[in-house]
Amino acid sequence: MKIEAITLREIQMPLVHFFETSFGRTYERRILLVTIHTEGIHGWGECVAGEDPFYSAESVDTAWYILEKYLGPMLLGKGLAAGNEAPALLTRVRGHRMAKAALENALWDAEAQIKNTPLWQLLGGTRREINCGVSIGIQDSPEQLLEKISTELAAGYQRIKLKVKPGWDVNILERVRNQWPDILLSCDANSAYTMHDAGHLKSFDRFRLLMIEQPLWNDDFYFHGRLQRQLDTAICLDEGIRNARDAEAAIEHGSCRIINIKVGRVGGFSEALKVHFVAQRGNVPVWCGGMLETGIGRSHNIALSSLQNFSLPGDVSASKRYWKEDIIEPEVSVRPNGTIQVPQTPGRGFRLREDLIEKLTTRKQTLRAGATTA
Ligand code: OSB
Ligand code: MG
Repeated sequence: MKIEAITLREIQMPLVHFFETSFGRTYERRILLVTIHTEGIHGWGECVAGEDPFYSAESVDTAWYILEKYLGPMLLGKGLAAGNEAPALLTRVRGHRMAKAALENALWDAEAQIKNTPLWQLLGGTRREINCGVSIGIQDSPEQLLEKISTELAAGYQRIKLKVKPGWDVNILERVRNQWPDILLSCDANSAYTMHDAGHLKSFDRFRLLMIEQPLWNDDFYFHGRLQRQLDTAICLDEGIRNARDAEAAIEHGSCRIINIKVGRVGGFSEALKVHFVAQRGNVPVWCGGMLETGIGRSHNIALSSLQNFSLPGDVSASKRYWKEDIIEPEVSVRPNGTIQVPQTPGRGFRLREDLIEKLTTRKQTLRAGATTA
C-alpha cells in the first residue's frame, strides 16, 4: 500500500440523547475521521478522542494537530504491506494513541479492501456474532434511568452498565437491583473515587455486580490492586490500560480481573490484539469498550470483538441509540437476543454514506507527500 494522501476531516453530529459520565455531559459529538488514499482505495479510520481532554489527555484538536504535523507526514509516500507495520513508523511520537489508532485502523480498513477479506478475518476473529451490552449515562432523575434500563432490556441487551459518581451510585444501584435482581449489571466510575472511598466501594459488593470499571485514578494500577484485594466485585480497568505491557503488569499485580479494550485508547488494532492475547494468557476476559462512535468506529469495534477472548458483552450497541442517521449503511442493529451479526462481506462490512459525511463535514484537509492542501 503506497500512501498517496491522507485526508483529515471533522464532522459534527448531535447525539439522540445526551451522554453523561463522572467527568461531564455531551450533547453533540465532534468526530475526526481519517481517510487513507492508496491504489484507488479509501481506508477509513475514526479517532475516538473526545471534544475535551477529560476522559484522557487527548482531544479532537490535539489529535488533528499531531496527525497533521507528525503522524501523517511519517506515513506519506511510504509503502506498507499491512496495517500492522504502522506502529513501528509512528513510534517516535510519544503518546497520542487515539490519533495513531485512527491512522493505523484506516490502514487495516484499506488492507481488508485490497485483500478482499472481511476485516474481522484479517484481525484473526472467529465469532460470527458478538454479545452486546449498553452503557447508560447519568440521567436527570433516577426515574429517567429506570425507564432507560427498561427500554434497553426490552431491546434484548445482555448487560447493563451504569455510569456512577459520588452521589449517583449506591442509591441508584439499590433501586435498579430491587427492580431487576438478576440482570447482568456493572458500573463505571471513570476514576471518580479515591482510596478514601474504599469502604464505600466495598459496600457495592451487595449489588452482585459483574464488575466495577476504573473506580480510581486514570493512570493507576497499584492502588487498584490494593482495592481489588478488599473487594469481592471484580475490578475492570479501562483508562488505566494503555498497552499490552500495562495489561501484563496489571494482571500480574492483581489490579483487575477483567479488561476493557478500546482500540483507540491502546493506539490501534495491533496493540489491541496484543492486549487481547496478554489477557487471554492470564485468564482475564476482555470486552470491547465504546466511545460514542459513528458507524466507522463501530464497524471496527465489531470486527475486533469477533476475537475469542472477547467473552463478555461489550459496549458496542446499535447505531440508533446514538444517531438519528448513522454514516454507514446498513446501520448497526442489534437482534432481539442482544447480539450483532458480524458481517461476512469484505472490508469493514458496511458501506459509507459519503454524501452524508460530506454534508456533516465542518473542516477538511488533505495531506500529500511534500505538500499540504486545504
Ligand atoms: O468509560 O467507557 C467509558 C463514553 C465516553 C467516554 C468513556 C466511556 C464511554 C462509554 C460509552 O461508556 C460507551 C458507548 O460508546 O456506548
Ligand atoms: Mg469506561
